[in-house]
Amino acid sequence: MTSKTNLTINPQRLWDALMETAKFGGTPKGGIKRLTVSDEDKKVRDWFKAECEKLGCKVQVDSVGNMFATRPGKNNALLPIAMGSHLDTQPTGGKFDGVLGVLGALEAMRTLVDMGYETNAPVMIVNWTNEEGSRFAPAMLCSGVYAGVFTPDYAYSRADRDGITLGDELKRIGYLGSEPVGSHKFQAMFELHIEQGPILEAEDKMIGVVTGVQGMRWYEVTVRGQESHTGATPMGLRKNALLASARMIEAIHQVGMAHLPGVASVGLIENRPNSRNVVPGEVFFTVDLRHPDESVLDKMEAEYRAALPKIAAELNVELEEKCIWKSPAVKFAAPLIECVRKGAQQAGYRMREMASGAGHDAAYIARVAPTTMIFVPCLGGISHNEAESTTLEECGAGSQVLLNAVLDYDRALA
Ligand code: HGY
Ligand code: MN
Ligand code: MN
Repeated sequence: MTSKTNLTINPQRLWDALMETAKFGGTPKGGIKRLTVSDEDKKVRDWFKAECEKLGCKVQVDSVGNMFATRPGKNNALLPIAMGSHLDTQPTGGKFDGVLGVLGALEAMRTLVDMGYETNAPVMIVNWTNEEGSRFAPAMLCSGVYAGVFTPDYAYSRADRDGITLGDELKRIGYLGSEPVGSHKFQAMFELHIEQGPILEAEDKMIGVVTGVQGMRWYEVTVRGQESHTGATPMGLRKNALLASARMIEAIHQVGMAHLPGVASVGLIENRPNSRNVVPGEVFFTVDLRHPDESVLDKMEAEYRAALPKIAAELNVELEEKCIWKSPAVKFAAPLIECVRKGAQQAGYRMREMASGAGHDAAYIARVAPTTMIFVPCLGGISHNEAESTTLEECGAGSQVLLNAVLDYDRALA
């Protein structure tokens, strides 16, 4: 067994794995639609399990479908060092969001095996169920169960817009594991991810040394007016749920503009009955507020909640609103951040410290184990879009720094 400290990953092999798995849910525009615990998700999970077992890893599945692939080390009394992210995607997702973190970890593991390198502690790859929260809200759901934020039953009960539940789907695809959530312990987690924003590319930096994740809150709004005839109902007598929603969506946008670098978005909207000649009677939409500072996020929430009832009263419609998810701002573990910094230096990459605008499983895992993240650039900062793109070199750089950081952390355990 060699114990070289500068093991080199194989970027082409990583790229090939990314392209091979992109076919599970691949879309004509070159993206991926691999909604969590769908048939496509099952295919990539089965692929991932088989590849890890080929490396001699033990693959376990917990009761909300989180997958843990562990390679033994010299001292298996030590808790594993984990590398984790997610394999589920947005409906119009790209090839790299989440996937790079899991396959970049697989490439690091393949390199350890190829080189016969024996780590002190076991090394683990984790695939977290339902990071996106697109099909089943909220996001980061099953890393949240692992961190004790949600119960397994809450996760099982989450239904998609067709009324299908996460629990039913986990059972249907055969990933309702028998092992309790939280029983697969690890002593640290590193998550590799594309930045999903424009900063690294704009500054021509290869590595983001991530220090934390901003606070996030999700809400659900239902506006109820009255369906009526678009031809026979005078403008002044309407209870137009869609008009009210449009003004509310503008007000929400203004809350974001008033608290930069905070963000405020409406992403999902359902208009009923959605008929050309019926004044809309009911509209459902979702709200996503984020800011690095929780006290500012409180202000944004207060302003948003003051604006909507006023608009509802002006237009004589009913308003129902509730917060369905709060993920507070998170700071990552300084010792792990230092491992990433050293790992980037060792590989000779330009880097910069930054916080994450997007949510990640690491945000919840940081509650139960020292955690940090590594970013690489993506083209134009575009993500949650089928055009999401990175290069073989950038993916390789991320996986190399991930391996370097894990080995730096591991050497300190000797
Ligand atoms: O919403 C998020 O930030 C993550 O992509 N799920
Ligand atoms: Mn992601
Ligand atoms: Mn995402």
